[in-house]
Amino acid sequence: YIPKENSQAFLYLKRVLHWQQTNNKNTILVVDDSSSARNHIVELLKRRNFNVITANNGVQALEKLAQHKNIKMVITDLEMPAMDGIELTNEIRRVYTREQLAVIGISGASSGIHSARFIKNGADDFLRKPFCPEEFYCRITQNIESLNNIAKIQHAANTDYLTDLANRRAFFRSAESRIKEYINKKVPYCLAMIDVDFFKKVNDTYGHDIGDQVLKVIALYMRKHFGAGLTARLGGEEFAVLLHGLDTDYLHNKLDDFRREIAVSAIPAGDTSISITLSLGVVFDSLDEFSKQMNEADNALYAAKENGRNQIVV
Ligand code: GH3
Ligand code: MG
Ligand code: MG
Ligand code: MG
Ligand code: MG
Repeated sequence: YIPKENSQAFLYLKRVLHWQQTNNKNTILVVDDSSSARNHIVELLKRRNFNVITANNGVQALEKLAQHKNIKMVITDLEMPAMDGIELTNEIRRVYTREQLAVIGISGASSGIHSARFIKNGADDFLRKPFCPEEFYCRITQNIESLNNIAKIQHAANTDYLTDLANRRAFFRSAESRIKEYINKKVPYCLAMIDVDFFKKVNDTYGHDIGDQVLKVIALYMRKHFGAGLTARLGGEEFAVLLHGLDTDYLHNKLDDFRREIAVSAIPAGDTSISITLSLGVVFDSLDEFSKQMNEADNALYAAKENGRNQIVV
């Protein structure tokens, strides 16, 4: 049966074909105490190129989940020794949100109450055994697609569109928890605010597009110098980085290497090239709460501007 072009069924087939080529990153954990039931599901999934891992019961499933970080979906039977599918779903939801991992319950028991129990305990979907492959694939595809869409939305919400660095929201969210960790583990770190000097003049002289180009180049240099750190564009021509490392000297040198390389670089702009400089305000190993640290870095940045720009003030 060949569906009519652009019909829903046709578009679905197209999606499935696309999937077969692209879903090798999606690993699925199949949990069932019956080896024949397990093998049947594994066989169906392998036909669509999924990576598959198996477990005999809930306890084993939790172990495998802890071992394999790339599992996107768990398909679990209901009745199993040691830990059944409902308990497993419950345990999974204590650790993984629906945005991270999909759970599909399966049961041969005819009572409709099992699907409700699965869903109430955190499963995303339910299949009754025996199922036809068509329904099986529809449910798997639908659930993985919805996970992928969430991932896309999250990426868009956390990324600066122009530079592809973390945006303000993502920086505030991640930096705060990272700093807590550095303080707990007594890891030396610094928080730096970075602002382009006289950027308005770049726009006024060369136009907004060239201005954008300069911001992109700065982001590239940030990636180059601070690969291991958390880098972000906070807005406009203002950036931030959270770095950890050996000690204050090491961190200060890293920031200054970056500042100097930007200052001596000729950034290509149409027929000519532009030189720019940066001012940085930095806080080292502060025990203050995050928003206060940001204020302190901002004050230091202001001092760097007052003091003549193209420099770091601590
Ligand atoms: P200072 O050394 O005091 O920081 O001077 P400045 O000119 O860099 O600072 P000011 O705050 O006066 O100007 C910042 C300029 O950045 C103004 C704004 O038009 C420009 N800007 C903000 N966001 C963008 C952007 O996304 N693209 C471009 N091209 N320009 C931007
Ligand atoms: Mg069973
Ligand atoms: Mg300004
Ligand atoms: Mg500026
Ligand atoms: Mg500014």
